[in-house]
Amino acid sequence: MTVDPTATNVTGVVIKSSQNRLLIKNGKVVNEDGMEDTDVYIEDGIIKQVGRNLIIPGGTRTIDATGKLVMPGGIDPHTHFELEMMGAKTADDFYKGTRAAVAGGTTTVIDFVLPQKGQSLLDAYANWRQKADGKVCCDYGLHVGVTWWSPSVKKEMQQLVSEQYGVNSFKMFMAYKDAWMLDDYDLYCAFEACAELRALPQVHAENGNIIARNTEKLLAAGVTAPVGHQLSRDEEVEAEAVNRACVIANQANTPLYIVHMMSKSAVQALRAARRKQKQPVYGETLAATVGTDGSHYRNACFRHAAAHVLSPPLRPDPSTPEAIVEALANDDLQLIGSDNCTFREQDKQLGKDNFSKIPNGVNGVEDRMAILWQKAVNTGIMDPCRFVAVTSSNAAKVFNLWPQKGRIAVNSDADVVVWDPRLERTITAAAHRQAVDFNIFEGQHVVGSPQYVIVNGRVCLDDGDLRVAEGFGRFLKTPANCPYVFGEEKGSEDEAPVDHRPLETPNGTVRNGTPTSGLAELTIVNKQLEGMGVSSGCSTPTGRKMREPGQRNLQNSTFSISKEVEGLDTKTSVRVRNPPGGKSSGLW
Ligand code: URQ
Ligand code: ZN
Ligand code: ZN
Repeated sequence: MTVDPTATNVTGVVIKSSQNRLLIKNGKVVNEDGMEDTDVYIEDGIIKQVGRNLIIPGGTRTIDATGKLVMPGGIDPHTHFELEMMGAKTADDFYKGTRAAVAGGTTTVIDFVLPQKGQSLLDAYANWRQKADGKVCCDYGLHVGVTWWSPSVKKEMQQLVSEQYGVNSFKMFMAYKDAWMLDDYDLYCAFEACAELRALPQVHAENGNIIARNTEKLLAAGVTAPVGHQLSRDEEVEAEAVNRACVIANQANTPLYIVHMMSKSAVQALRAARRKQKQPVYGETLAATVGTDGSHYRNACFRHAAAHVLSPPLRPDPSTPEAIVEALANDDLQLIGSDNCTFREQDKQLGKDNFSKIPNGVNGVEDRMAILWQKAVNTGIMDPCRFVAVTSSNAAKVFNLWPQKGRIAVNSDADVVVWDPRLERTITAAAHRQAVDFNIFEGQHVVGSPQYVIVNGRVCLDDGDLRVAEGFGRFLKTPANCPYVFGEEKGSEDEAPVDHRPLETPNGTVRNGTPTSGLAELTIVNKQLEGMGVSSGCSTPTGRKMREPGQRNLQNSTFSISKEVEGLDTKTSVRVRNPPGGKSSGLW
């Protein structure tokens, strides 16, 4: 994608060609698969050159990135801007939400179109485009919710994956009974539709029926406070749904993406499924999960406790945040989003007397990168390459934006973060850029934040000054049939198994889940980071990669109904497509 250097952008700002040229010098470029001391030259919104001693036109602006890391802009795969749910509307609209994203180092967001039950998916999509297109400060894509099921929904899914609409992922809910929840039959049908369209199904994995019954029981027992939200849906309620979603995906022979994974039990269920699924399963967690915990639901102040209500909830087990960071580091989880879905205090008050009426959602789009850096890189659990993988590159790969997004390389979009690993700040609602009046990370001191954020070649955070342009972002079409997700089978020898045995790291600490092949690279990474204020105790394998296009996780089950049917004597298994007298509605 290119930008005409003399063009007027949507905000009416004339972009002069000299402003379209930028050299980022003396930084350490970090990609998901390695780091290099090198310079980056940007022109017309595209990375044109990467290297040393570059020959560049006069008048080019230079940013000196000495001592800084130069990383691909973050991709937040999970936001809800301008969403109406549970009788309220989110505080962050597409302008304020994407402005906050950019302030925190995120240069692409993927939001969710969530139709009401019975509403046309195409109408809902059009509505989201209308809300977003003129407001976004960075590029954005859309997932679409399948919140009800019928043949017309399937037809609209088909239209949505076409080139005209550019959607390649659909979210289904196993919770929110009587609102967006699908039963298992409809979930299976929706997964099959995704498989046919080679689109990626996503699930909100919680058992909505158990939650509904537990809610009735808690309210009857007089539990109305926010802690009831947590009590109504404990870890096994999430883990059961993760397992069930994986089973249904396996039956439908489709890859699967599980959004907002919040507990150790859920990650365990995912880990078990990933070992046996025919198709890949991806797990996303949230900044909220690694940055705070479920103790807040017991805060006596309703405002405080309700501000932390999201689904699945934060967990009371205090070891959860670190375990989730470890899971991200060792590839049990692949992505971190924000699920930014912010409601003001007045809206959270809707559940003052009944926890089940508190609008669900928290902040995170602005602080996702800094929180993960603090909890994962500064603690030595993750190195900067893996940080780039889980905050940016993996989302680009899974949603088919790679390598246009998620990579510092020639011809990639110039979405770049100059990250200062020594920059210190304290997160507060008073200082954040989001519209919401509460911050779940309030008072947390973080070391490491963006100094410059470049969106499509435009410096939008300039040495700490936020200078976004409303409407500057573009809608990103995400083509279906993503090669990283749906690559052709090559054989079971394609993917080297991950060695989950503990590993002695160079600084003597022991970590889990590191392939032995990462050891040599770890030493290099540690050396490279010396003197940059970044912990050298990193243990994440830089050598670990997402499955490349064409590679498959063919570990176990090879069962498939269609294969079984093919193998049967067709005289005894009557597969009738268009029998005399009308079409059959089933297989047998
Ligand atoms: O379920 C979600 O993803 C949205 C609609 C609400 N946010 C939340 O509580 N996770
Ligand atoms: Zn959800
Ligand atoms: Zn969400």
